[in-house]
Amino acid sequence: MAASQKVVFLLTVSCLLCLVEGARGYNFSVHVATNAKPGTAVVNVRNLLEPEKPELPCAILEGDPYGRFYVPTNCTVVVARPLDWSVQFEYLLNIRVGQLRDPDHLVVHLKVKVTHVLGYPPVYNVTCETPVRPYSEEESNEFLFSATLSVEAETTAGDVVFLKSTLSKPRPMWDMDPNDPNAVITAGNDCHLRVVFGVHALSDVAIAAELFQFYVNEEQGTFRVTCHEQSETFPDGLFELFSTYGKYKDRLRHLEGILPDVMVKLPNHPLIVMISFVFPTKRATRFNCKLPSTRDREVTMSLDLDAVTTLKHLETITVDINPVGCPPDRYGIFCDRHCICENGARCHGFNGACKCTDGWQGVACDIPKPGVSATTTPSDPSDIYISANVTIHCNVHHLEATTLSLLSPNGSVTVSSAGVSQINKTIMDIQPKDGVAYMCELADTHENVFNATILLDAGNCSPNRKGERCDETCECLQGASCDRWAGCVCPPGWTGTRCQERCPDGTYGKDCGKNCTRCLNGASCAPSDGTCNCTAGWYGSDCNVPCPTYRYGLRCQHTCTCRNDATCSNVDGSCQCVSPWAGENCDEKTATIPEPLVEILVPLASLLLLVLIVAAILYKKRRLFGVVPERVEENEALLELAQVEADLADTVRPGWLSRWDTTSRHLTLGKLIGLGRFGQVVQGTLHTPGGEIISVAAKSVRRKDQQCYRNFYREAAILVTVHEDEHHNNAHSSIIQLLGLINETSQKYILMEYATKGSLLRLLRQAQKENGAAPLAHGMLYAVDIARALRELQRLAITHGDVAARNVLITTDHVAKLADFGLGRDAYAPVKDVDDDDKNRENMAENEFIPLNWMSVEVLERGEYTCQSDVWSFGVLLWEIATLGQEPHYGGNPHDNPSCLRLARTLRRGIRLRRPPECSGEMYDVMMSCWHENPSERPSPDEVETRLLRLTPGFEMETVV
Ligand code: ACK
Repeated sequence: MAASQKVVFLLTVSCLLCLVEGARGYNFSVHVATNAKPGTAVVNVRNLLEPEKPELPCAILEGDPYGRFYVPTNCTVVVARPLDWSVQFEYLLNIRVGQLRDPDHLVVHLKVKVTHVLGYPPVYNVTCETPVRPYSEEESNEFLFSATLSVEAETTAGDVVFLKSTLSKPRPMWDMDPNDPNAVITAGNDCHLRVVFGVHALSDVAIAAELFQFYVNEEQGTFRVTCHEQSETFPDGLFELFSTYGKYKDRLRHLEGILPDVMVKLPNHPLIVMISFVFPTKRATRFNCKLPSTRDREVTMSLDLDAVTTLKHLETITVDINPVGCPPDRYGIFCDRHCICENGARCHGFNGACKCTDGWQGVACDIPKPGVSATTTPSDPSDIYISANVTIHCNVHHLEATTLSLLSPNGSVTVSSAGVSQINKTIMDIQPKDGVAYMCELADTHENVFNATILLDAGNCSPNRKGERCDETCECLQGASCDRWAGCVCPPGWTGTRCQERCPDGTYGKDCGKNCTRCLNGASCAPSDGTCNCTAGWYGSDCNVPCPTYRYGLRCQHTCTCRNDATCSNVDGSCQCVSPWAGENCDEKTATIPEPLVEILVPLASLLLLVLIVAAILYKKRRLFGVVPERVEENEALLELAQVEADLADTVRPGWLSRWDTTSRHLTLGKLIGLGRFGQVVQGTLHTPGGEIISVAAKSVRRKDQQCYRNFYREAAILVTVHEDEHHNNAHSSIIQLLGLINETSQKYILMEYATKGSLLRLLRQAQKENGAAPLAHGMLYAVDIARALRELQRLAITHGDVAARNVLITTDHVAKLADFGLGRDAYAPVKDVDDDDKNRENMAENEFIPLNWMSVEVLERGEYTCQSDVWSFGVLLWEIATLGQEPHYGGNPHDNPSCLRLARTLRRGIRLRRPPECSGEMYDVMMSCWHENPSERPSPDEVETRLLRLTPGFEMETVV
């Protein structure tokens, strides 16, 4: 309302400037935009004349034969029907002011100039004409098109996932509030669709921010994914992410160049997405998208509405777009806009442009177009074929005819009598020679002559017929069409005279004309569009990516069963064992050397040693000359050891690795008890030099890659550092005891004391099962033990990085000991009854996770691990004890794995784990103090220990005894 008043005001001002007093009345001139909506006020005629004629009624006398304007009682000229600059750009309205019977009435001559607006009226572009969807009772969930997103990706758990999701239209997500728009959509006359929207939901902002941060192309200032269509009929589609912050804001100017409305409509969004592509309308079209090539980044992506999957690497992204169309009277990508087309005109589903029937014109096809038209029945040229009967129609539109005639190509003329507005002439058994022009001619009562021509091309045979005389049949299969000369015109992927055969191997597409060279590793090519069907062990759009470690087979859906560092074939899962292991799964040990033989072999071994020393010297020399060592991964990790030593320089003493060296001959391995991302733990027995046999837990690398080795050596170095410290006392320490290291080429183990009661997490969950909510016996004492372990680490300036109940082990004497000093983010899971149930082990990879919910806010945001961040995790450990081993989570779906940034934001908002029902206020206070946002405000391990001791009656006495 306010807007239209403004229009009136502005136009009024412009009118007063062009007031000219004429001989019989007043002349005024106004402008109105061609896209002014019906109901728009143009000018108030009474106001123009004020103060002379205040209360007089007004009426349009002439100048508007097609009713584009009307004048209500207040004398305002209002747009009544859509204007169209291209049809009429000026109206000369004569408006009477005053009663007809009043001899003093005035006539105002109002010139209304229609001004052109760029891009209006919309053009009916047949290249992107969409199908018309039939009406249905229920509101359809489809857009004007259906879009299906398919993703092949490797998850952080090492699985390959093939995800498919069809974009649908759930309300209210796509509701467009005109006052608060979430999106700017333009459907250009060039069939280009652009949808720009501000990222709205908080969770989406977090994901988009992560994508932007990791993948932003600094040169372009945006994160951009281009999607290529294989036949190259369509230009590349684009998915682009813009930031409204900092230096990236400049990039928005480029966006405003394309969509000027953007910053007006979406000013408050930190991130703006633009999806743009040329609309494919005839058939389903596939776009293959490419992520910008950068480093491998872990990105949390919400691929469907219910689940959040953490993906490590996106291999392929394809988008299939299939035109669906809107119901007949709707248009737009949401099919939510009403068509204005009249008089049988067809409405363009894409931009609402009207395709007028004969005799009509204007943006809504509601302005008569006087003249004559020539049409046929049947109307579709493909239905006009040799020997068919065709009727030609001449029709007069909005005129009075004096003569109407039809001129045939053979010179014959059919003439109607005066006043008749139609001629229909049927031609029987039409032959190819009839493929010429017929003309309708009209002379009207003003002696104007109009004509229209139609070409009849009867070059085709009737359906399913072909040949010179149309006497052969086609009998095409696969819905192929039958051409008079070419016979069956097969769809892509098919060949043969009747399209009865698939394209031969190695070819695909229309007429099998394309070669399938892209698909690798024995993959075949889909005959229709060349999509690669990968063989077992491979994935990716070209089938060039092998399944990740521990996965094999078709679509990488099988889990490897190889043990003991064996290499698993990505194709068939067969295991390549390392010595001394053998068997299908490399879990059978080859025969050990009998004792007497050892004695015989000792001199031989010395000889061998000598050879090895010489070899080592030669090897070192070769390295000097730049020969690449064979075991690259291990060697690189060993080089990093120097760094580990440097990091721990204050505490670790050179030569630490060899000081703890134990030979594998003294170790007998038992069953597998734990699997992590980087390592695995096996129970075993160690024969000490003193003749003692002790139970050990032997930890080795899970794979022979750099990350596993780094993890392994870091843990070894830390344990050595702890154990070589002069204040360390195994008898009183709460850190798992190191018993030795095996550092041989084929076998590497960290040997630790075997904690008979297993992990604290297991004990907690077992207690919960057996005794319900009753607190765990010794629970508080275990907490005190771990606070002491943290104290010890603090003294040595070592951070643990993953203090959690799963990493605390309980000894026979009920002492809790902190274990797992790897990279801090390796989560171990127990393996139950390994020998009985192989499936358990297969599932291990799926159970692995990044323990975000134990991490402090600064770790989540910046990866800043400190003694204080360990204290935060310790607070979570206290919570685990109080809840008897529940999984900590901060609201929402407990199975959702939030992203780092999202979780950090939750924590910054002050949200913390809730107080467990059985937990005392004082105990919860301790936890909350550990979760102080500011690390320096968290208690030291020493303070935590003291506070816990105060909450544990009788504890001090017990420890003194
Ligand atoms: O609860 P559990 O039986 O005890 O299952 C876990 C699993 O490995 C993953 O950490 C077990 N585990 C790890 N190290 C040791 C160890 N030194 N002594 C006994 N069990 C261990 C742990």
